[in-house]
Amino acid sequence: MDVPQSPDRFSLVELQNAFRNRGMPLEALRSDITPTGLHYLLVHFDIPEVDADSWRLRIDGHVDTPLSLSLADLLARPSRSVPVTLECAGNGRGRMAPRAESQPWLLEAIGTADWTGTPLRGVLAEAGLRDGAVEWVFTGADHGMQGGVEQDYQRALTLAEADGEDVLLAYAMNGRPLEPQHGAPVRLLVPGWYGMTSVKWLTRIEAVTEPFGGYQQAEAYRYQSDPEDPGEPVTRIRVRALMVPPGFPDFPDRQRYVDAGPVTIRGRAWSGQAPVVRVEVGVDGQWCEARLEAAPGRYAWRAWSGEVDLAPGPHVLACRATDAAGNTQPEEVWNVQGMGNNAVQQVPVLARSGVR
Ligand SMILES: Nc1nc2c(c(=O)[nH]1)N[C@H]1C(S)=C(S)[C@@H](COP(=O)(O)O)O[C@H]1N2
Ligand SMILES: [Mo]
Repeated sequence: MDVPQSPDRFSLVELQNAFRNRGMPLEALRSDITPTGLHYLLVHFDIPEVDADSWRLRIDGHVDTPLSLSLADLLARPSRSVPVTLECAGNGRGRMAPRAESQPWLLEAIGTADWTGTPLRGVLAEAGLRDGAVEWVFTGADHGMQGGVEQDYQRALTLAEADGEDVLLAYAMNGRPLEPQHGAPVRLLVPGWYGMTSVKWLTRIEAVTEPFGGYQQAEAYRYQSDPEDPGEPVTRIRVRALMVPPGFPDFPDRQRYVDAGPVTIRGRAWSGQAPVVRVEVGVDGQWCEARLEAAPGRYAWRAWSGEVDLAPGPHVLACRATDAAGNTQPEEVWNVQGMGNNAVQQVPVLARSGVR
């Protein structure tokens, strides 16, 4: 499992995972809200069997009043809908060399859905924390083995992180009940954070008095410079812009063709750290400013477009976003687990004159 794979040949493990976990075809960057069937998907183990009628969410541990809530109980509580861009922390992993043998995303582990649920903070307040609690641990109904550790899928948030007004116990996606693969009947949804935080098939929320040391928190999702480095935890989504693939593609090699002359490049940009304030469009290493449109919400990507003029011949198009905290996209990212690779997207195209 730790053997770095060949940079140009995916392994059987990677192919198995790639077929289970779809990406968002990048042409879906045309719309603010990603249709559910085009949203990316990541499932570590198997989609668990959960019966919505008998399902209960337990809130217990270091609380005053342990709760056990049904779906009907959650539906009866105040509801809130928020458009949220979710991105897998492993997005871009397949472009790292050497790369971790895991889900081999290129750039498509993204999507923006309109999520509806009840604010987590209201439910947690009802349970009431006892003195000494430091974190909430969220457990999913799925079970498996990762890194030699048998586990339920679990992640934790500090009390402050869990208290955000838009952190939801989500039961609907794009106006419909959650589909099984997206965490039905209820998942956690933590806007601005990489996807691993948004625990699907949620069954339990436990208040704990020590920082949580479970596998998905302490071992996985770390920015490590070498395997011995404990690394820094992966948290919020790094700034990134992606473009709608310009022109048209070849099948199967995906080489893209555009007409020479003026071409409008458009796409979307997001950051979980601060609002996106700038996008640049690049042609063969020369950058110009793109126009930005309003984002559909505080945690959702924002549309941009830029004009370029292409002489006939091959070109490399690129886009680069910057957020209000001054974060911008680097040329290259590498770490052991293949996390947070927000390197500038580069799209080779062939511009043709006098065709069509
Ligand atoms: N219970 C559980 N929750 C989970 C996962 C999982 O495997 N099990 N995968 C996480 C990861 S890594 C990501 S990126 C998101 C993906 O959410 P989506 O499949 O709805 O796009 O779910 C997260 N929540
Ligand atoms: Mo992920």
